[in-house]
Amino acid sequence: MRKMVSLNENWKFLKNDVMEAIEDSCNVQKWDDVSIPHTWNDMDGANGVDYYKGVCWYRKSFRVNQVDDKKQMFIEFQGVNSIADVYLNGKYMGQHRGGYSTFRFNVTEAIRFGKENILAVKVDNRIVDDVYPQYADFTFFGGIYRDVNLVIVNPVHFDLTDYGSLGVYITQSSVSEKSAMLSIKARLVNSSDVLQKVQLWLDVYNMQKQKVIYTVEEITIEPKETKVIELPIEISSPILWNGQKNPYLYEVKSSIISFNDVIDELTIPTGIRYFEVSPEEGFILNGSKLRLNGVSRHQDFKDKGWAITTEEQNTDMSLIKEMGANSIRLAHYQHDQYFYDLCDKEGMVVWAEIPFISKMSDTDLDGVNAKQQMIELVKQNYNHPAIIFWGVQNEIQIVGDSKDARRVVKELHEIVKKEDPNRLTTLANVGFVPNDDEYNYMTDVIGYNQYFGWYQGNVEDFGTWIDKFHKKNPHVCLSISEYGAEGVIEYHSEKPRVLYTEEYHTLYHEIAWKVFEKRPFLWSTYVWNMFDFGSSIRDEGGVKGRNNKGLVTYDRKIKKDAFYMYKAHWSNEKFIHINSKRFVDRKDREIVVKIYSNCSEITLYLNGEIVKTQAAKKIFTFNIKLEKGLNTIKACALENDEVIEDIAIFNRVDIENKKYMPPEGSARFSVTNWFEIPDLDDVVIEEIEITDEVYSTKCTFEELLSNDEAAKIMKKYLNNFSIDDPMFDRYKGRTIEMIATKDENLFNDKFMYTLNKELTQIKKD
Ligand code: GCB
Repeated sequence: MRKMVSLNENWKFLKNDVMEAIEDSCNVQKWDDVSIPHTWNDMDGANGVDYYKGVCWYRKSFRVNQVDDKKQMFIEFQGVNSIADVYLNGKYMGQHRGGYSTFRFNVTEAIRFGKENILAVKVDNRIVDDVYPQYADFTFFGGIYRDVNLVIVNPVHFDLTDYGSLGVYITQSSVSEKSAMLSIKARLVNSSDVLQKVQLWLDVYNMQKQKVIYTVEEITIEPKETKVIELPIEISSPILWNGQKNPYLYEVKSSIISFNDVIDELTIPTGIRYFEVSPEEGFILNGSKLRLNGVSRHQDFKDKGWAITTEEQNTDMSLIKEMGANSIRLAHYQHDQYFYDLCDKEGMVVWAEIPFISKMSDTDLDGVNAKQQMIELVKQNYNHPAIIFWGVQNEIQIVGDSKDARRVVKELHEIVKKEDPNRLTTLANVGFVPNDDEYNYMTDVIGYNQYFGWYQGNVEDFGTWIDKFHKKNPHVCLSISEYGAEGVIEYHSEKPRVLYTEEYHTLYHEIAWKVFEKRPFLWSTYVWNMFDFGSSIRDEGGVKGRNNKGLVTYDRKIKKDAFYMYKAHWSNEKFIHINSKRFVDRKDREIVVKIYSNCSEITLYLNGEIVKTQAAKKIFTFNIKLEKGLNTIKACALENDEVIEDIAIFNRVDIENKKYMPPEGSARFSVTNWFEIPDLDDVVIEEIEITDEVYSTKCTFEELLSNDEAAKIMKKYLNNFSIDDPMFDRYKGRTIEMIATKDENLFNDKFMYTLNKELTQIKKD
């Protein structure tokens, strides 16, 4: 049988590049003691622009018993960001490029049996031109942040070198309630010098651990051969993996047997299901429509970065479950196997993806690394029933259009179809990709990241945009792959507008959800994001180094009000939540108390007096008049003889508490705040000719800001946004016309005319 020995403990770590690290004689006394999972950016990764990017070394010694000297030895890394060079006993084992996938090296030749072995790993988290991601709105935490194992196998074993996969692939076809065909492909390796005769047993167990069916095959493998065997198994009347309704998992046990010995064995959970997506009906699981109410997740945690354990992953899953989401977009890279396992068990429908995001490499125009990460993602996660969608790109258009990126996206789709013809490919376009762009026809289904009401326009614009798109593309299966707004729970407002307040964050989601709810043809919608996350390029509303669009805070301790808006719509667990509890000091006497709840009737009490009983759906509002000083607001419901309640305390004050106001100019990444619009009352609009030879509002920010004269004009109107901004890359590909909104009189005709009048005076070189 194979042995998995954890190598997580007792590492030495140095935040520096020293080549002697590979030598036995290297003195590591002054190095730090660490254990895996580890990152060197746990403290600096989400606090501001600067975090350590560079080369660091890890070293560990371990012993292997003499008895294992006929075995094959592999060192397995489940995630090292982003480039790892591995040495064992001074010998170079190889390099892995890409921070999210499992990789292994066969170290048999380098192992010293019965003696001390020195494993040295050089890890580099600098951005290099041919490893993805190149640029993104999240921190690239450096380190060996997922488990490391020594895998000891017999000379005949399931292949450990096929892109880090398990070496066993379970494909399902012709699935129905009556029967399902499983085709199990196993890669068997004979690393010995002699011919080997073995049996391959495939046993399928149900959830009660009873064997349902099996098959067996005699196999002869030549010396040094890798043999691919594919065996069919039919399961009659399968119990289907049916999302959260019934995440039923079978287990496929694959065993290589020789006489009386099991020489290798893998047990893989398998859910049997069929699905389709239709442009009109959306997602259909096992023949029934299933609305995918989704959230996105990044893998970092406050003060831990990506070096999280199963405990943090369980926390994430339980919060997602509590809210009632049934689908997760695991953005923007391959996540830990453990989390995909959780999704299988919890019946979450998953969109998995690679970090082919924001920016294509300038030198590797074939996307070699993107393709490698794609194949790793598919092969390593092939057997997870939860995964239905493979994402091939996210906003790769954001820094500007690129023919090469277009070609690579098409090729990625082809690669996935070849590796896994049974799932669907998808992508996430940046919001400004035109409705008739070929990006919309490259994959099986698509998504758009749309931020109406945050970066541009009004949240109500979602409806108009979705309907236009759907009309133009009646055959395209559309999802909203991202939508969201920043929510900083320090800030509050009675009359929310596009700012960081918790009330705007909440209102945004309320309106967006109303729009989506009425459009069942959307195959999914994914809130951006379930959790706040580290993003070194950001400085938002007084919070440096973070993206605050989460429904739950970075430390997972506080559920923002918007969390409960979704819970009211998606969950059956009865609750009442009074909003704006953190907005304690109130100047207004008459206020509206907003409550999210899935109870059918709610009674509100103010200072012990009943205000009203209301029956409503999910969102309840009560007008109340506050007394001076402290007021207690209690909301109650009776559901199945159980009293459910929530209490808020508001303090009526005479002078407005300024601490609730976001700092001046802090909402600069909401487009409405980029521009300072002068008084244009006297402007009279005349006709101007806009050609391709001159600058205009049709140009991108990059074009405008990299021409001196155009930049001068832009600077007159641009507030706080320049080419040196760490966020510049995210916006440089947009034209003013793309972001123009008539909201709050911004970008009105007079302003666009004024800009064009000045810009068209400048000829392009
Ligand atoms: C996006 C990106 C995501 C960002 C998000 C944002 O479209 O895909 O990585 O974090 O927008 O918050 O702006």
